[in-house]
Amino acid sequence: MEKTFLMIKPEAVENGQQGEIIDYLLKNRFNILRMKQFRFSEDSARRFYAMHEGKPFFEDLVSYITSGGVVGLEIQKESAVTTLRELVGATDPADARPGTVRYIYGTDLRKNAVHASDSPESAEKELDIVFTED
Ligand code: FUP
Repeated sequence: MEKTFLMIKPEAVENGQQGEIIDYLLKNRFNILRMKQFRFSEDSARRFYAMHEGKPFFEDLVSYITSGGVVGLEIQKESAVTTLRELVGATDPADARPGTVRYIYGTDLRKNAVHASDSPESAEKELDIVFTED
């Protein structure tokens, strides 16, 4: 079975939506292997989002993700990466299909409730940063 990484972002944690989002994962038959509430250091956040370094939104993204607590989850299911990306929905909640996590819980392009890995390789890298560093 494939593993992937989901992260509940600061505004969803502040809004107390962790439980509902975790319930959504369980109802969609993901197994939770590891789960951790933490706050990113600036250094780890920069490494986590290294693929976006140099883009116009990078500094704001780092400020946002370090602004509060997040919850990281290692989860498992058949075709976990693509299944989770479909359930999470488009990056901008305004474009997300009804019923997706970002449609339900997202606020705007930056405050889009969750992060989901885009490939098994990204998942491995992100899990490593979250579960071994912070
Ligand atoms: P996604 O894979 O859907 O999480 O989206 P991206 O990897 O393209 O973007 C990562 C994060 O950068 C998004 F969650 C939100 C943020 N972002 C912006 O703030 N502005 C943009 O124009 C694009 C992305």
